[in-house]
Amino acid sequence: MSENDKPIRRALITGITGQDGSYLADFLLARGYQVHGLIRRSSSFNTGRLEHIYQDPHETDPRLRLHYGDLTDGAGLREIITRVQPDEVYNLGAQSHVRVSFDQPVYTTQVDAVGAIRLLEALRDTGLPARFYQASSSEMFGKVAQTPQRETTPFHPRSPYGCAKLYAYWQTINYRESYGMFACNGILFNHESPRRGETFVTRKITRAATRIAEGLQDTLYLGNLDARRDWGFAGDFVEAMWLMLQQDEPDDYVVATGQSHSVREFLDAAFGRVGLNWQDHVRVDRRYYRPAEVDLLLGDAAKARRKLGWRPRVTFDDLVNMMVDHDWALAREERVVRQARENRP
Ligand code: NAP
Ligand code: F7E
Repeated sequence: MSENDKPIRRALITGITGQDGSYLADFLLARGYQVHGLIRRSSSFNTGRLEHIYQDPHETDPRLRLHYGDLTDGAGLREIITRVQPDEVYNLGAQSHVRVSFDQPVYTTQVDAVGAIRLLEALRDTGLPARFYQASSSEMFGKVAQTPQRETTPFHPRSPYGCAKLYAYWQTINYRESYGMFACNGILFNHESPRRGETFVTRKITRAATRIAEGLQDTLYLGNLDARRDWGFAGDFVEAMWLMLQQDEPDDYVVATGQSHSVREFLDAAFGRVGLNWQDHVRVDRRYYRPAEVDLLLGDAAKARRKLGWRPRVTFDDLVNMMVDHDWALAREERVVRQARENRP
């Protein structure tokens, strides 16, 4: 069979409108997949991160198709899977904010924990031999039992989010062991990008540093500056998700850079890029503290390197510069618009 005669592979992504979903859609489309995404009905547009694919409605890439659905609606998930007949399912949809999970613990559990089993059940019900990826998280290590953290490190989640993700992690393994499903967990450490949500600490910092540089704000309020994270680039990490589903056997993998930095170090790098001293602008606000904190995350991705041949390409400094440069362009545009408005007679 020639390359052209090969059937087009179909992927279904929950959370396609999020940071990772949009990078994964780019990645899979570039590899010739037909990509189907689950989107939630919203009163305003929530497809901004897909706009570069979706720019002109008349030129919409027919290989990208969006379906209304929600991880809280099992019947809807089953209907979409039956209609799409995916070869690969990536479960990236989640209430993904750790601090918010303390305010909405039951909802977070409904989406992140029960949502995953709804999707696994829908898949099992249809009997399709689709491969399944679960977006597991380094937050499951929480109060870490060893450093660096690897696949064998015991879990100790420290938030409703971490607990919900741990439930989904074990159900993914349970469905693999009970029903022989090709189901994998990617235990991903923090990964960021210019498409990162603006309330996560990295993007909050790069947005503020650049807006301060452009005279649009003066102060940035943050919580715990001592927390340390293993921050990588989302564009690198989605490749690892795909690689997991291309193996002969399903398995679970840590995906991380192997380097840890504090929030202070991120501040140094981001404010340094725009020629400012963060100490002049940052105030600590205890409202941003969490009832329980994850102090240190540092991943050992040796298994992913060895078995998947995966390696991160973007370094910490490259990542900070990429995010700052993107946000600086946004801040300049905002300043120009604001000045034009102020100068209007
Ligand atoms: P994100 O930007 O917050 O995106 C979350 C996605 O989930 C969005 O598309 C969101 O839709 C969707 N979603 C939320 N509630 C839903 C529901 N009830 N039903 C269906 N979809 C729903 O998150 P991300 O950073 O891309 O992360 C992707 C996944 O990896 C998440 O599961 C996250 O928990 C996990 N993870 C992330 C990291 C990280 O550092 N980024 C690390 C480890 C694991 P809307 O656009 O409509 O809100
Ligand atoms: O916080 C501290 C905060 O919200 C990082 C999610 O993608 O990665 C992410 O979870 C650290 C924490 O990410 C502020 O206390 C200080 O120690 O950017 P974050 P996270 O909690 O690590 C994991 C792997 C996921 O799976 C999650 O989905 O920064 N911090 N001041 C702050 N954090 C925020 N958000 N805002 C602050 O003002």
